[in-house]
Amino acid sequence: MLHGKLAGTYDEVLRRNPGETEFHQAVLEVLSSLEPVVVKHPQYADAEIIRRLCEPERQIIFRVPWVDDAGQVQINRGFRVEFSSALGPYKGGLRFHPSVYLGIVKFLGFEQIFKNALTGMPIGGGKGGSDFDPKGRSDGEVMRFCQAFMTELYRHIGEYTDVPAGDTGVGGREIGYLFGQYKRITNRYESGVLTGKGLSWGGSRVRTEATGYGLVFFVDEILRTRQDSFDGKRVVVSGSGNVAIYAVEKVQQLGGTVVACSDSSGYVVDEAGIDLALLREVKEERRERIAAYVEARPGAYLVTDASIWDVACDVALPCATQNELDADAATVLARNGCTVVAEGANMPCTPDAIRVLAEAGVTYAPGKAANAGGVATSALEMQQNASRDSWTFEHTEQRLAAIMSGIHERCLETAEAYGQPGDYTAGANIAGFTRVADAMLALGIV
Ligand code: NDP
Ligand code: 2IT
Repeated sequence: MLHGKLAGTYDEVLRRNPGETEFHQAVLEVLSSLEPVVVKHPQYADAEIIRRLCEPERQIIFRVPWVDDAGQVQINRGFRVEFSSALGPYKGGLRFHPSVYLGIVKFLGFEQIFKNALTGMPIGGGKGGSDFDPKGRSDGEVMRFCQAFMTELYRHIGEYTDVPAGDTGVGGREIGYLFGQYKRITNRYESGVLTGKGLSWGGSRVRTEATGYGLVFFVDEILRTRQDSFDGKRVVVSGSGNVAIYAVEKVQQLGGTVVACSDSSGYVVDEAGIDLALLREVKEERRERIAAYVEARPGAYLVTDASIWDVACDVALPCATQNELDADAATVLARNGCTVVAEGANMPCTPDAIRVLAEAGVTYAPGKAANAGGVATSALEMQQNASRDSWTFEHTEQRLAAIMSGIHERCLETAEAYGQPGDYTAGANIAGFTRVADAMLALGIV
């Protein structure tokens, strides 16, 4: 429950952004942590910091016309929401998925402000995307779509202005086509304008792995606080995209066993442990449905009529999409002995699920802390581009591990300082918020 000015701010968000339910959810989640902050720092309220943060600095919506393989003209809608540039250029991914609309882009952009602040790096917050559905599209169609999308986006981005990257439906292939078109239109080899680039043309080692690896490093820090580790743990990972695949890899490297993963068509259970090489072949190379994994793997089976969270585990890592883990799923996870739920995806746990986990004593790590390794490594890519340097895998992975450990520490210290010891949500929201708020105070009313 929000009180006083925070409640008024939230009412204003509801009124000004009708129908954008995911955005409302993300705002409420952050505002719910800020009561002790506004009590301690009245200067934030005086400068209307929170109300300003709830209104994006700039929102761009554009038509994306392109021609499919059949010669048919297709029209999609493109978005870029530039939320906050108090700490650096707008930074955040692009999502291509049929569910994308302004409310999704705004929820993701809003989350990104605090996530990016929490990394301690000089990056603001933004997000973009399109309702384009890459599933079943040929490589040529994806390229023409990306070119059409960049033909409008290019005028709004730049290495000192706004730096997009990947998210759902946007990986190395798409970033390549987007960068190619940006370079063609501007006649500039401006490496720092996009992150997630290929290694031979300005990308950073470990960026592909970073979100999944970072998530597992974060959970490793949680386990360390209990003198525990991944060794021997049963782990369930939802999704089988970029974040999920590299979470699986790092869990396995640290001695855990991932017994299930999924896509939107169902989940697979593999008690022997997910065969990572096969999963990568099915998903990254062949771009097939998860059923193809089971066909090639004796002992594994596919489930299409139940929740992946029914699979008993010690650690649950939702890495697919928003609101994929509800109160019922949380209840089952807790009953089956799960002790940590950490978000690789953005906002995968519903507010009711988070409540259930808290009541059951399950540690919950919010995405803006646990999945920040992706954007943090994007910031490392920007550093390498700015200095025309290229770091080794080992060095970059060490930087990532240190960043995740720093975020973990910042969450716990902040939660403690504001009277909520052990509460990662409070720690992440307050630490992220205060860093942006202090910069905004210094920069004046802009
Ligand atoms: P990908 O497109 O690589 O993979 C997404 C995975 O999630 C696929 O397996 C997909 O299945 C599944 N999925 C997507 N939507 C749904 C849905 N509605 N229901 C069930 N399954 C679904 O995306 P990423 O791995 O990059 O992103 C996953 C999540 O992680 C997103 O929430 C994203 O915002 C977040 N994230 C990503 C970062 C990154 O660096 N890429 C950084 C931080 C967070 P299918 O193929 O069947 O659609
Ligand atoms: O949600 C996220 O943090 C991302 N999709 C990564 C953004 C980035 O700019 O690397």
